[in-house]
Amino acid sequence: MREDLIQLKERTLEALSNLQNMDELNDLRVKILGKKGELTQVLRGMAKLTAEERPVIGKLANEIKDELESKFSEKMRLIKKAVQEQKMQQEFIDVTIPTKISVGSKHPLTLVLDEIKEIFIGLGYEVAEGPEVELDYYNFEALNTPADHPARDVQDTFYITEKILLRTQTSPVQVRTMEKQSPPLKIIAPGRVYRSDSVDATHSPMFHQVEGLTVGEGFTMGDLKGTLVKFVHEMFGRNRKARFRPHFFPFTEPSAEMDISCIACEGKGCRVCSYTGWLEILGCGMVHPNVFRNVGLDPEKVNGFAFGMGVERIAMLKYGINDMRLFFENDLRFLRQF
Ligand code: 2NM
Repeated sequence: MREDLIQLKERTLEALSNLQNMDELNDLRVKILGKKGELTQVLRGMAKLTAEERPVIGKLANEIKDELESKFSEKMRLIKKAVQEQKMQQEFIDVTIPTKISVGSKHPLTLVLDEIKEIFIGLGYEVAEGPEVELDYYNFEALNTPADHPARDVQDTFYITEKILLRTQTSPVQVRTMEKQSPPLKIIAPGRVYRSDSVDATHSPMFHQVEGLTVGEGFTMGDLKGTLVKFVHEMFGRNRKARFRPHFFPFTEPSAEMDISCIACEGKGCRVCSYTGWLEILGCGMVHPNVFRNVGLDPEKVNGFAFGMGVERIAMLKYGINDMRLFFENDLRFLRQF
């Protein structure tokens, strides 16, 4: 019996040292120390022992049981530790690795539009907005451009119905504002406009405009020039030269186009400015008396000046971009440069 006990202990310790996980450990514990386990089985045989043998074997059996139990506990602790360590390895996170947070940036058109707005807000203008789907009346008729007028190129306009169209300019916003608010008035109207143009490096069927309008009493072309030269200096730098050339718009009289000295060659003449030294940046003029009449203002009492510019064109000149399509393709390699 003594031999059986010692042998059981040796076998158990051997098995214990070979097992790898909690399931195997629990199985072995039940097999040896459980109610119907091998140790219990051996102890049943104690009944057959003599009175002298019983306490000796009983003591040995208890010692072996205690020893095995403490070895099981020890093994359990080791397995738990190994499992924990494996888990730590697998779930290891190096919190010191720098995380790459990609922050978005503003679209170049938004940057330029924001800048244009800030400049005119600084000059006392307010921002006005209006619908992109517009009545023919506000887009053309009220702006002194009747149906048979040569400046109204039907081919260029997206008509929705006979009387409804996509605005080709933002001036209808100014007409709507003049109908609602009485002078003095200083507003800019930024926004999308639509023209039935084929896409190329300088044309897009949708682009952005900022138009400005000042209405009050006694304004002159001098006020118009002063305002726009100030804008050019803020937008393109103090060294930028400006000039005005006579032009025609149905809604202004007199009308002009404004040029700035070429940004690429400083006016010497190069490919960018077609060897003229100048770049056209906007149209402007004194508001036509008929426009005032159409909104119920008396052109004998009020006057004012207006101007309009293409935001894409300004952005192309400011950033040296040679193709308008880049603004609308959303190529991140382009957008990330701003
Ligand atoms: C331009 C050029 C010249 C303009 C005129 C008006 C209004 F509503 F007051 F009549 N708004 N904008 C205007 C004048 C626009 O864009 C090239």
